[in-house]
This record gives sequence, C-alpha cells and structure tokens, in this order.
Amino acid sequence: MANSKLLLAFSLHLVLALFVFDLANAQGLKLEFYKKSCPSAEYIIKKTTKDFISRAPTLAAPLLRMHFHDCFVRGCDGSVLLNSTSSNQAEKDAIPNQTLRGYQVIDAAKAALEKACPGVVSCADIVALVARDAVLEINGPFWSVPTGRRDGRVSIASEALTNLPAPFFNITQLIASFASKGLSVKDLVVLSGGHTIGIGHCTSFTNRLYNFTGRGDTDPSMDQNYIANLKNRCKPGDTTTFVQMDPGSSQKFDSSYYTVVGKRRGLFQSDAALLDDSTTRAYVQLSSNPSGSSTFLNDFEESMVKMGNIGVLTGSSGEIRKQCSRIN
Ligand code: HEM
Ligand SMILES: *[C@@H]1O[C@H](CO)[C@@H](O)[C@H](O)[C@H]1NC(C)=O
Ligand SMILES: *[C@@H]1O[C@H](CO)[C@@H](O)[C@H](O)[C@H]1NC(C)=O
Ligand SMILES: *[C@@H]1O[C@H](CO)[C@@H](O)[C@H](O)[C@H]1NC(C)=O
Ligand SMILES: CC(=O)N[C@H]1CO[C@H](CO)[C@@H](O)[C@@H]1O
Repeated sequence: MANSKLLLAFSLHLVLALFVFDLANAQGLKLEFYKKSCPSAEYIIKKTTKDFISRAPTLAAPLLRMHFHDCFVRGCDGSVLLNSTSSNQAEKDAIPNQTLRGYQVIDAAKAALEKACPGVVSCADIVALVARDAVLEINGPFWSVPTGRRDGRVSIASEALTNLPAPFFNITQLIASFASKGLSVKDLVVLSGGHTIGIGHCTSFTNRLYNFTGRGDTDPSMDQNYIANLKNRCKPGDTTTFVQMDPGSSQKFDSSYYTVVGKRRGLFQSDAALLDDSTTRAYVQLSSNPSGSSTFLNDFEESMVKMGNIGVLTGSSGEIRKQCSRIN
C-alpha cells in the first residue's frame, strides 16, 4: 500500500516535472533566467561592457551588429563567436563578418562569469546582453532582454552569406530576408535604425560611386552632392577607409538616421531602399520629422526583443560553452 502510494506520488511528481519542463520550453526565454543559478550574471556583463565602452565608445556599434549577425544565422545561438577549425570555416571568417569587432568584450564577460558561476551562462545570452548594455552605455535606449538561450555547436561561413542581408539588397530582398526570420516590414525599417551609430567601409558602398551599372555611372538614388563628397574619401579599391553612417551623430543613438535616409544620403543601397516601399517610406518620413513625434526608440526596443528570439535554443538543446570561441 505504502509502496503504491509512493509510486503514485513519484509518478505525479514526474508528470509535474515534465509539464513544468515543457512549459519552460514552450515559453522559450524569460526575464532573469539566471536569478537563482547566477544572480550576479547580468551585473557582471553590464560592468564588463561598461569598462570597455567607457574606454572605446566606438565599440558599441559593432557589438550591436554582432547580435544581429548572430541571430540571423542559425538563430541567436552564439554561432557568430566560434572560431574556424582545420576542417570547418566558421561564420566569423565569412565576408560579412570581416569587419565585426568586440569579441574581446564577450570573452572578458565570459571569463568573469566562469569564475562566478562556471558552466551556467551561455555565450548567446552574453551577446544579447552586451549588445543592450553597449547601446545603453552610449545613452541609447534600454530594452529588457529575456534570457535562457543556449549555445549552438555549428557555425558555417557560407550560411552567413546566405542568411545575412547584403548592403546592395533592394527593398524586395530586404523584406524577404527579414520575413524569413519572422520579422515584419516594420521591424526592417526600425532595426535598420541601428545604423544611427557606427561606420561603413568604402567597400560596402563604392559600387554606388563608380560604375554603378557598368556605364561609368553613379547610383541615381543617392544625392549627387553626397556622391561627390564620398568619392573624395573613397577611391576605387580602397579597403581600409570608413565613413560614419549618420555623419556627425554616429555615436549618438537617435532618430537622425532617418533624416539622413530621407535626404537620400543613406550610405548603403539597403538604407536607400527604405524609400521604395510605402510602409518603410512613411516610417522614414515620420521619424525624420523634427517635431520630435518619432516613436523610434520605443519601436527599437520592441524589435530588438523580437530579433533576440530568432531560432533560440532552450531547455536541453545545444550546450553552455566554456569558451565562447569553441564548442565544448
Ligand atoms: C537591413 C539590413 C542590413 C544591412 C544590409 C546591413 C549592412 C551593414 C553593413 C554593410 C555595414 C558596414 C560594415 C562595414 O563596412 O564595416 C553595417 C554596419 C552596421 N550595422 Fe547593419 N545592416 C543591416 C541591418 C542591421 C541591423 C538590424 C542592425 C542592428 C540592429 C545593424 C547594425 C549595424 C551597426 C551598429 C553597424 C556599424 C558597425 C561598426 O561601426 O563597426 N545593421 N551594416
Ligand atoms: C530586387 O532584386 C531582385 C534580385 O536581383 C530582382 O529580381 C527584383 O526585380 C528586384 N526588385 C526591385 C523592386 O528592384
Ligand atoms: C565599368 O564596368 C564595365 C562593365 O563591367 C567595364 O567594361 C568597364 O571597364 C568598367 N569601367 C571602369 C572605369 O571600371
Ligand atoms: C579563437 O581565435 C582567436 C583569434 O584568432 C584566438 O585569440 C582565440 O584564442 C581562439 N580561441 C580558442 C578557444 O582557441
Ligand atoms: C574578426 C574576425 O574573425 N575576422 C576574420 C574575418 O574573416 C577573415 C577571413 O575571411 C579573417 O582573416 C578575419 O580574421
């Protein structure tokens, strides 16, 4: 009798445990996932990010971009951080990643976390939190980052090329790229606003300045005065020079990116393309309105949380890496 009661209690327990486990899986990420398992996790990440950004504020932009590149390739699983091996070329070594920077911030945060609570905090969550904290550190918007991502074990260079939107994409291609990640046209125009900070290398846009269609021409969708200005700075074949995407305000997280795009001075074709769809164009116009009615900062917070949910690994999928640049 006692035995069967025990058995019943045990199976109830098991059913309950399975149910709770399922629920956690279904819900995916949650706020303060590490509250019990590593209470200082978010503080350690914030402090590390602050230490770096206060010394090198221009690192905020590539750290935000890193989160985007992580999420668009295999979901937000830290795959962007893995090193290539003798038998595999990783995302890190794909062309779009050649200008990513800030891996040292991720590695420093991970080292501190491994001291405080070994094997608990994923590299994918570190990337998501560092991106948020870096933007906040330059007085940008704050968004709550649900956590509980786990780290992937696969990173393939060619997947970065096929999953990341290219700077020469037109509006149809951009919308399709974002839709394939579950993101809307609004998310596209809002998240493109990330280009309010940071720089672009000449190589990402010189096609617009020289021989655009093979007739020695320039991109007609760019302000011709700005073309002349950029030609002075970027000679054909220049691979090292870079320019601010939101000139004069490239360290300030504000809505002036949309003013730039509205003036047909968006640096990439993908920025200019936001004027080619009625929804995105209306958003650009609304957000560049000097009356200050822009909802950009709030919208950005919302879209970042959506982006941070793309294809996450939770529950017992993936692993918690010990070092962010290689699988366990
Ligand atoms: C819509 C499609 C997008 C395209 C085609 C695109 C393309 C690019 C390119 C080509 C660069 C310049 C890289 C270089 O030449 O060094 C860049 C920089 C940057 N992107 Fe995007 N991007 C897109 C969306 C995003 C999103 C969604 C975010 C984040 C929310 C983002 C954040 C950034 C930041 C912050 C930089 C500056 C990086 C630095 O200063 O080093 N981009 N992007
Ligand atoms: C966008 O690019 C694709 C692929 O090159 C092309 O098929 C399509 O016609 C273009 N769409 C627009 C609106 O330019
Ligand atoms: C422009 O592109 C065309 C077609 O690809 C090529 O034949 C020509 O040599 C290029 N001109 C210059 C100045 O690079
Ligand atoms: C990954 O590559 C970087 C740069 O080459 C190197 O500093 C780091 O030690 C590598 N990580 C591992 C775990 O080998
Ligand atoms: C930061 C980083 O890992 N950059 C790499 C990008 O890819 C090139 C090769 O394609 C490497 O040389 C860079 O080190």
